[in-house]
Amino acid sequence: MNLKNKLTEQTKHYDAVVVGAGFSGLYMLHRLREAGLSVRVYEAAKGVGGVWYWNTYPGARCDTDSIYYNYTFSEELYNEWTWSERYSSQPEILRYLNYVADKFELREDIQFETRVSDAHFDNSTNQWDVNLDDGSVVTAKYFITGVGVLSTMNIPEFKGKDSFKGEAFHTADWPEKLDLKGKKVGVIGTGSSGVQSIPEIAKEAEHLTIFQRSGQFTAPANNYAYDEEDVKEIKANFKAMRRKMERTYDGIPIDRPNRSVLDHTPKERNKVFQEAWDKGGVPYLLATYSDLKTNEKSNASMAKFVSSKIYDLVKDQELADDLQPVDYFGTKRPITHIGFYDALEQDNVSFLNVTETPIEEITPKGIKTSESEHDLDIIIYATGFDAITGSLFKIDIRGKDGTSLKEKWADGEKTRTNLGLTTAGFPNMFIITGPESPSVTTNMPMAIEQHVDWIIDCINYLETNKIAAIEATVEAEDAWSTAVSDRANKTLFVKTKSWYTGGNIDGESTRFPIYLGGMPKYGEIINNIAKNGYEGFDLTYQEEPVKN
Ligand code: FAD
Ligand code: N01
Repeated sequence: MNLKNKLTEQTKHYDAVVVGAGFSGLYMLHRLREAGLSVRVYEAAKGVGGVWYWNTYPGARCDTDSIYYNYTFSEELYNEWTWSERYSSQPEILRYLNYVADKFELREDIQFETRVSDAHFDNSTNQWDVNLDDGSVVTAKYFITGVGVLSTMNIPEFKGKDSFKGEAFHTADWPEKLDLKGKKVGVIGTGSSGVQSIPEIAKEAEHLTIFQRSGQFTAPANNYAYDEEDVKEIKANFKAMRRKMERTYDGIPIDRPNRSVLDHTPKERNKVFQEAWDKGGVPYLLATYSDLKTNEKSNASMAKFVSSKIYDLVKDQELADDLQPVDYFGTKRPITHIGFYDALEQDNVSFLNVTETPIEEITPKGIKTSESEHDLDIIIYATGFDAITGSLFKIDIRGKDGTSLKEKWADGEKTRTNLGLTTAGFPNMFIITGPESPSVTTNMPMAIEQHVDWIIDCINYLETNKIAAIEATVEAEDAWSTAVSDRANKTLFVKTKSWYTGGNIDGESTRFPIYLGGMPKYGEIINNIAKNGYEGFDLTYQEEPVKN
């Protein structure tokens, strides 16, 4: 589609168009408005919240401590909002994001129930022509995506999928009024969404059958209600906490000793692992040693510890065999559990290891594995997401030569960015939490603030210096992508098929498109590039600067 032909004198122009109104889009809008730019945010949902708008399945909650899993750009906001528990539930996080939208009066610049379908860069005007699913077109100097890394559902193409006569849906598309009472329910998948929802589904359904492909590493949540006095103290120490978050590898301000598992005797290791296990939450296990993701032996030691915990958690040891995690600890995003293992042993719950007896097809009546047929009223796909690039690829994004982003990044091997924020051939486009940034391995609101702050500094620089367009050079992009891969190739991440690599869907990709140097190092790199007048970028001036 040639969007240029759709432009008329009435076509609305904005300085910036932002896609998405989750953590990313909301903060981006706030900063762009502060900078005095005209902005329009387009959001497919009826409200703000992103992930927390869509994922309404029972049991949905964050697994990063709530006191860190929020914005920290405003101390006033931080002081005004009080989380009720350590891992807040989806309704509470959604209320928080609505509160943010109201506090900063963001809604007036957001158009809900509107999907961006195409965005094409026009060389002649140095602007983006943006097509919306209501058929209208707008133009903008800057095109900024906050589309989310886990916002495009993955429902595997099982044979006969559409023949099922009952109700079938994905966890991120939970029906508003759903009564599970008296129903025979099947859940496919035991990632974070499955593990969180299964105990709640098991409480309601007449019978629940779980179809698990791979055993997963988990940690107990140790969730609790926050104590009023503790919260007061945390708020009083906001500045120090924020500084520590900035200086910590993943934006979660817990201490991470720089030591190898192998520096300790097995007894000492188990003590360290046990202390972290008792605290609850995956980040605490990951923080125990610095070589868990690089050293096979170190990783195996943690894997053995978690594996033994699973044998302790379930009485039925054959079930425990089936639940044993595969791959390495931490190379798939590990899972925090609340009541998962207890639910598996309820009388109304059956568990199937579909690695041994694969799902062959979905039938009109239910799910058929290679061994048995299961009559169901409801099938729930807890099968994850087309992660990182899925939502970007749903938009027809075309750069300066008409090249499509999807074609440029045709497979995981070809995903190339400069700094995870921009990509060559796509001037004035910025990607929040893009591939090759550290975002998905961090406390994401923190990563989002880091990205948005860099983008706004860049835009301020362009506006002040009368620069019409900024574009990553191919050389800088190649250097960044190579550095990202070189780092990743030294880790165990590349040996695992996960949603990080796209291997959860195609079963093949192993390139790990995430910067693993951590948030402080990443911040230093991107800020130095800004300080040096955007090295690695071509700048097109509106008027040639006067040279002395
Ligand atoms: P999203 O929240 O995904 O928002 C993107 C928005 O863009 C969506 O509302 C979508 O509708 C909209 N959109 C996409 N494409 C278009 C389009 N073409 N047109 C219009 N609108 C569009 N991270 C953590 O760090 N800690 C956690 O505890 C944690 N828990 C999570 C729990 C769940 C259930 C999930 C799914 C993810 C979790 N995450 C967690 C990761 C989460 O993705 C981020 O923390 C964060 O919410 C991402 O915010 P975002 O604004 O970048 O993206
Ligand atoms: O998705 P997943 P998710 N046949 O990809 C299985 C965040 N999040 O929605 O492991 C059979 O992890 C698949 O099996 P396998 C968090 O970042 C956070 O659960 O690929 N099974 C797996 O069991 C998380 O990592 C929270 O072998 C199939 C499951 O489906 C990310 O979102 C809560 C299959 C998918 O697991 C994604 O989590 C929810 C097939 N063809 C989400 N295809 C918190 O706790 C897939 N599976 C904060």
